[in-house]
Amino acid sequence: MRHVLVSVVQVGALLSAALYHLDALGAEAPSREADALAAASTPLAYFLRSKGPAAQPVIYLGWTLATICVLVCAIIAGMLLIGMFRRRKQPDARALVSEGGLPLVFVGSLLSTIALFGIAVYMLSVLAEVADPPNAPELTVAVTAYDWWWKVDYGEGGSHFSTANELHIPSGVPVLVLLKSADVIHAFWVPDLSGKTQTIPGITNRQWIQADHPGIFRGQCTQYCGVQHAHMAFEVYAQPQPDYDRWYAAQMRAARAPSTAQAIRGRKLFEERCAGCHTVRGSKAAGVQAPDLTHVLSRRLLAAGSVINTPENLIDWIQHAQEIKPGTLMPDMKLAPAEASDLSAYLATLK
Ligand code: HEC
Ligand SMILES: [Cu+2]
Repeated sequence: MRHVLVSVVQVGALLSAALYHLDALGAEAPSREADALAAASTPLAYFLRSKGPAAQPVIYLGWTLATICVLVCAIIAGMLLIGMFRRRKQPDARALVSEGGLPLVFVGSLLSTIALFGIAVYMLSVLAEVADPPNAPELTVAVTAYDWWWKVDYGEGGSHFSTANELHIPSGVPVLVLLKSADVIHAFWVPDLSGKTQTIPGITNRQWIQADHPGIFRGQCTQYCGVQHAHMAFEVYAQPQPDYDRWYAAQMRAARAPSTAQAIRGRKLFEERCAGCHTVRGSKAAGVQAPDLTHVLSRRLLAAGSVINTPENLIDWIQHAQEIKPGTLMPDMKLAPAEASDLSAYLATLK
């Protein structure tokens, strides 16, 4: 009786927790939390939909496996119940042989073997199906995972530029993503567009993605990589080719020199305090350990999906990075109020 009571209480607690979370999703999200907003649209629901050919076979596989597992559980539970209601009065170890039940054991084992073998073949065929794109990728992008953000490199040599936590692709065509790591093992995952692929130091892995239609698709690091692993998100922007080309051309450009006195003071401050880690092309800042900020204003989110990119959040992040993303490799930057507004004025030019 006590067990039943305890279970009832546990189920009740679970239900109320679930209701609380459902409720929180519908409620007004706290302004700073980009995650809360994203959660409302279930961006990681890889079971519900796919938006490209590299993810489609994986969805079918998931549903098939889930169906088989549910069926197996239901059949076993049913047989257990039958066994319970039809059990003999006296246990008799020989009954299995003497009453002819043994063949059923062989039939059961054979069925399980066939099922498991079938599943293995199906899984391997899905792996083969998603290994290569249907036609040769027109675009190759290099993505490097850092603790706890993503660097994205486009082009080579003179036409190279780098951005962070945003992967722009033309819609409707396969894109090859070369995956590297700067520190530990991470994993690249855009549930709507493809399965998971690890990024391993010293190795370049390959994953192709294709978005059938324009849209924004959330990605997430999916291999535990340290304290801020959960805040290591990114977004894939699939755009019609002309929009993509416009974005590309804009990102290629170096930053314009600031024109107001305040913004010029801001750039000086940036070159003194931030350039050890960050780059702004067109200025003296050329650090390589942190996101390239040449066009930071063009990004929707900051710090790998931690906050929405607004002028307030931007300066808030710079001064309180350790509060917003504890343990992140960017220190809290101590700025006097005048310095903060100079810096804001400069950052506002990095469109
Ligand atoms: C010690 C190195 C270091 C210094 C100094 C530093 N940063 Fe950072 N910064 C980082 C790292 C690392 C990240 C990535 C943090 C993350 O997402 O976890 C980052 C992220 C950012 C971002 C978010 C970029 C994006 O695309 O999401 C901004 C904006 C930023 N820094 C601005 C500044 C400014 C302005 C200064 C100087 C006042 C500064 N940083 C100084 C290392 C540094
Ligand atoms: Cu990671």
